[in-house]
Amino acid sequence: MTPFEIMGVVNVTPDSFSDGGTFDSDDDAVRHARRLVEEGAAIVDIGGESTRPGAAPVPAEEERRRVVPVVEGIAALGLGARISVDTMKLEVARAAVDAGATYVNDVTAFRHDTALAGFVAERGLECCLMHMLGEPRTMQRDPRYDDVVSDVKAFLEERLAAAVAAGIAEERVQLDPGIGFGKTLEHNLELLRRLDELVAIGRPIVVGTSRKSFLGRITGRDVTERVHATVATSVIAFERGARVFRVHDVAATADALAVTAATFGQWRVIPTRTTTTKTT
Ligand code: HH2
Repeated sequence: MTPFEIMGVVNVTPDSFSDGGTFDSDDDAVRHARRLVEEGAAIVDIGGESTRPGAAPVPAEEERRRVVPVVEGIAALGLGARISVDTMKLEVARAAVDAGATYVNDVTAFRHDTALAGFVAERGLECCLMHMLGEPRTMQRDPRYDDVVSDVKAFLEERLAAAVAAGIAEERVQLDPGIGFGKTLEHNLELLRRLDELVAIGRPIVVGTSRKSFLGRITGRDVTERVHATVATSVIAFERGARVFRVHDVAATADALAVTAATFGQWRVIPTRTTTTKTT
């Protein structure tokens, strides 16, 4: 594995907290995915259901209708990046995989739909298992832990064991502390500070801080103005041992992590870019 991988976010939802309703059409979403890959994303994560605090669940049929054409469109481009589907539902994952996805990003870590684990095993897919306390509708109401890092670690170890018991090869599993999912500002910062304790589990750690509200609480910035804050957390997380970074702003993250990796002796030559990022 390269020193880091960027998972670029493509939300095809009307209501995601930072990029809901961004795309006018499926083609628009596909074009955005291509741009994220050009900017350095190794994985593109396609989501059709918002999991922001307070979000209402989306019926499987509707989620499938949102996600599948976009996965198909990206697969047809043959970009070389892996396609991830951000879903907790077997039915949606199956349709996305049939359309070209090879990675299942489940924020419930196979607790919502236990059959999803068997499907991932059977099809030899990669997966990300994430920690969440409670459910999106209520998770930010006074979350409490004995010790947030130890609790999240025990949960991830248990879900990894469950995935392996379902037949998923351990090397196909990535783990995610679930920044912002049933966590206070201090819980999020503690998880970033002590991420090395989760790295010790032995699987690649995925971190998703992108534009999240705890960054707004620290900086006072609106959701579209949290790129710099997001980059700071990605650099910190890399230094603590995280390897996969789920972000909306790929170009900024790619440059920051390239410099961080070079500094820590994991230099990787990045080919000369054919695209430029507009700053105006
Ligand atoms: N965060 C979000 C959604 N999916 N998956 C993983 N593995 N890790 C995360 O931190 C994570 C995730 C929430 O962010 P976003 O997709 O931008 O918003 P929304 O859920 O409102 O669509």
